[in-house]
Amino acid sequence: MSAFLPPGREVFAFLGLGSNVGDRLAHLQAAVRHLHAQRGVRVDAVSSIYETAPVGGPDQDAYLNMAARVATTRSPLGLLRACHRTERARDRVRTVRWGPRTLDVDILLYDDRRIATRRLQVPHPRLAERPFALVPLIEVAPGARLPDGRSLVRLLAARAPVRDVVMVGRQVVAP
Ligand code: A4P
Ligand code: MG
Repeated sequence: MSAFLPPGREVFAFLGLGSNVGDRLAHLQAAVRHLHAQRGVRVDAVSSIYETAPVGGPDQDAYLNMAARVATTRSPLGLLRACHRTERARDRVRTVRWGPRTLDVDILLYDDRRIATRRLQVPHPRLAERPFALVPLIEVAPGARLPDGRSLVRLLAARAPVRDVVMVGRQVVAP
């Protein structure tokens, strides 16, 4: 499968970024720059940064989470590859599932597509139940819906009151 869309096509995708090891803010800032520097990926909006309690996995430190809207000429798998390349650039080591990481870059939404393959599921399969992903995503995708028509804002409202997702006073600089 090609890493790029047919010539002339560009779509919006939404990425969720998380870090809970090392200098978390520096990892997120570097990730945004690294993503933007890759061919066919243009970061055009970034959310605020939130400190969030870890969900699942072993006992681990709090995360910083944010979301980014990207305009991309990459195919879904091409964009996944770009996300993995950015994770590797921040020395991401895969240990246990849902374990601590310097950087996680997930594709939350890609255009209005539903993708269900072994390597890639879009929308991200756990998005609807995760305030740590929904809250920043709604900042850069106001009014957005999942491909099945469910509104992101309504999904978040169903989780209210949201606990343990706290906006921090620092932000990354958009490229
Ligand atoms: N993969 C499939 N679909 C996608 C997608 N939409 N985006 C595959 C990115 N990757 C996708 O991911 C495992 C495999 O998922 C990849 O090889 C890719 O082909 P991974 O990044 O290696 O491992 P992971 O992130 O530990 O697994 P997973 O299942 O993606 O974890 P989640 O669901 O992303 O959860 N708590 C807080 N507060 N904040 C967080 O950011 N993150 C996680 C990870 C758990 N708890 C958290 C947070
Ligand atoms: Mg991941």
